[in-house]
Amino acid sequence: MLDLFADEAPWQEPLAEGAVILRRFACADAQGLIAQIMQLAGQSPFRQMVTPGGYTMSVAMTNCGEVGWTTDSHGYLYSPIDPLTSQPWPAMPTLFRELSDAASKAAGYPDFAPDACLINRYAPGAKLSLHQDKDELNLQQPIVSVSLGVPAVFQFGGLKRNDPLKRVMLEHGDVVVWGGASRLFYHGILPLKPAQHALTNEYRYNITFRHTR
Ligand SMILES: O=C(O)CCC(=O)C(=O)O
Ligand SMILES: [Mn+2]
Repeated sequence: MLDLFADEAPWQEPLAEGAVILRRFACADAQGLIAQIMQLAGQSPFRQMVTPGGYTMSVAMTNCGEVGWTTDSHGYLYSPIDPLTSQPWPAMPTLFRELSDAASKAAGYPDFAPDACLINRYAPGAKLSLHQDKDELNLQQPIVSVSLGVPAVFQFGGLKRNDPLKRVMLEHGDVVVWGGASRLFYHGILPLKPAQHALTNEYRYNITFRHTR
């Protein structure tokens, strides 16, 4: 069927002070990004991490870049070594870096230089509970978050866990950038509804770029 929206230009939606949704920004790169994710996962496989409290996360994760986000019995940390393979995480692909550069510039953060990239894979029912991204030492730099595949509901609140939440549907190709006043805002993903996407089947993938040091 002819898709009248296939070449739709991206547009921006403000989310909060310092935060913006770049709708469909990554659509043109999506096929390449998915291919790269598969290749990265061949080196550092997706795994369901266990929190320090002993809870197995429903989201499967892997990383690329100089350091990767992981868990151990003491807490959350950025490590240069993948604890599953005992090897360094795979390097960040050029396509990833270029997308992060373009998105951070479009969102008003021209100096963003990520050293870490967390890749999340959501199967039907997987969720990410409300949390702050606060394991990074440099909070002047934003978070750049790319959504691919099956849509999901993103919750975005405030500095306190019980602040009111906005709920927005994140669809294939959407990029959310948050920094400045909203850098430490609570956020999460509601349980993924079963659906199929032509590029990702039943999965949603999310790539977050971070500057950790
Ligand atoms: O999957 C998402 O859209 C959000 C991911 C996230 O918040 C994280 O990885 O810290
Ligand atoms: Mn987060």
